[in-house]
Amino acid sequence: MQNEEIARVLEQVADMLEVRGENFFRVRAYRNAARAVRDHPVSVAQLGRKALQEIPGVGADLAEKIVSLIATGDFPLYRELVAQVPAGLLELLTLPGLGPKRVKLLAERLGICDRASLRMAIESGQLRTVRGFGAKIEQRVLEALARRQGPARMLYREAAVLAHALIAHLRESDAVIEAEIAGSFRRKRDTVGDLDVLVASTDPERVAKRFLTFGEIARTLGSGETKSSVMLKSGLQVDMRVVPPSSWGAALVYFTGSKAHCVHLRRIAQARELMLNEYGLFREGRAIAGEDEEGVYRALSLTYIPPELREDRGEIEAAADGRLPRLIERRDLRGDLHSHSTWTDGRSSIEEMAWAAKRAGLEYFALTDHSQRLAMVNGLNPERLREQRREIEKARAAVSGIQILHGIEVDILDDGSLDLPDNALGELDWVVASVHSKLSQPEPEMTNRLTKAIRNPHVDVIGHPGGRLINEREAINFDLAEVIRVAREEGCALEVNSQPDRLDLTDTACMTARLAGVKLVVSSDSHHTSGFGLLEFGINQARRGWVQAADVVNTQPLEDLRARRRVA
Ligand code: DGT
Ligand code: CA
Ligand code: CA
Ligand code: ZN
Repeated sequence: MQNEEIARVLEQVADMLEVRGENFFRVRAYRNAARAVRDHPVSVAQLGRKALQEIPGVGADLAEKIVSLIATGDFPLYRELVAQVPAGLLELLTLPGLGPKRVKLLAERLGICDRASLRMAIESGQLRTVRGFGAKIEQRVLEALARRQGPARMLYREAAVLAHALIAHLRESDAVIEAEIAGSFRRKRDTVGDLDVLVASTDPERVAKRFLTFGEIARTLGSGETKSSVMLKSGLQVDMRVVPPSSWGAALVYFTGSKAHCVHLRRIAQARELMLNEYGLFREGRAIAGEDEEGVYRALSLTYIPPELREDRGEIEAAADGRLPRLIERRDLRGDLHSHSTWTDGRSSIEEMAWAAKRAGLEYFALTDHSQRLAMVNGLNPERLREQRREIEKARAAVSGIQILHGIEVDILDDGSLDLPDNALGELDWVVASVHSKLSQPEPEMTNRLTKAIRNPHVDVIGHPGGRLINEREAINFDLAEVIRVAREEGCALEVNSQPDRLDLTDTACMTARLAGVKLVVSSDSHHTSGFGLLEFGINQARRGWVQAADVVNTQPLEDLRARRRVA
């Protein structure tokens, strides 16, 4: 069992307990444990009860349940809850404005148990007869119901766990010469619709057999000579193709896509009286390339195009002129400029974070806990900020080989002013300013709010500028071009947040910012020592946005970073 699956069950338990009206602390214990398991660097399934108990947030009781879950697939409380709480009801929790209390109320008052009965209650005007439900909520819920008709796309990071396990499974067979995941996964999109596995082999039958024994498969959708499709337990579909080794490169180009990129390549081939398909590049029926990808691009007079760029956004023209960018890589990052500790909603101490940042190979990192407005997470006021400084000094003394910046993630208030006075911000080494409230503001207000924050010279970077949570919450409404224009004018950076459900700025927004000459920061927004590992995902989006190391502030040595701040 993967950590991700275990975490999902624990989260489900928390949801079900909450809908049943259980005590807040009990619910939170399951949520914390879910996060801890998901973030745990090694496979929890391999740990004994003792080691499990040592994971922060997992005590003796939860360790026992997890052991049972790994061994038998469930535990008594989970069975009991699944029997009691309708699955359709849990789905409603993901809709805007519907927390567990309200879902419980709707179930009791109107017998609402799923999306269909909720929609009916709105359409018949029954919903607004319940206290606390008005036209506004109705509107938002209806919009969300309409949006989520199609199956949700899976987060890249969740798909990656399954993808790596599947590739390892396939490579164990000696019938498999090469195996890769192609499609949107290889292009590192933020989410994937399905996984497209490509295998090179001279024995497709044995490859298919091996594929169908992958432990995560829920059911087989179809299996032929060179093509098989399955549905995984997690709801992700996987399509596998087997090609002969001589076609490996051509097939990899074809199935990596994107479709638009491949259509453009075929046009170039046709103009040279060549034919390009998944089997190779042919002149008058004779293959002139196809064994490897580089060869296919070379035969079309193109330099090799990294998969992240294959969206037909100008990469083919650039490859023809030999002016593709050298894309940023994880190892270009010298520092991380957004992280949290137990002082607010993080789960590791400052010193633990410092050790972890050092282990992650960073030269420096900024601790940027939340500001006072976020009372729920114990946000910092000027006085606690000064206390925190003393603890940071202690951590500096205790951990050598990593520089700790004392920063803040200051809330941008509804009118664009900041949640801490300038004199408090002036004492800090790094200031991230983020919107966390009133996310539904209309576009002109939100644009003003962001540009006003950018104009405060204490602000070094705007955190997660788009405010989206993938599959949960739409982005906020603002005029990106205007925000970019002001950021450029003021010399304020924009963040590429690496949290797998944020990835914000998005790939295309990175591209726009970069073209306008705005500097970016790729940061982890770590809430735990394991969080620095997420930087990889932010780098993926930056690469998709054509970003180079020089566009990103935290590729610079710390002295240069300090020198470019707007306030000394
Ligand atoms: P996804 O799965 O929605 O995240 O996106 P993709 O890009 O993985 O799309 P998918 O799974 O439908 O197809 C995988 C690749 O196969 C796609 O990137 C290009 C190739 N492909 C699929 N259908 C066609 C097609 O009709 N024509 C061409 N040229 N290529 C196709
Ligand atoms: Ca796909
Ligand atoms: Ca597919
Ligand atoms: Zn934030």
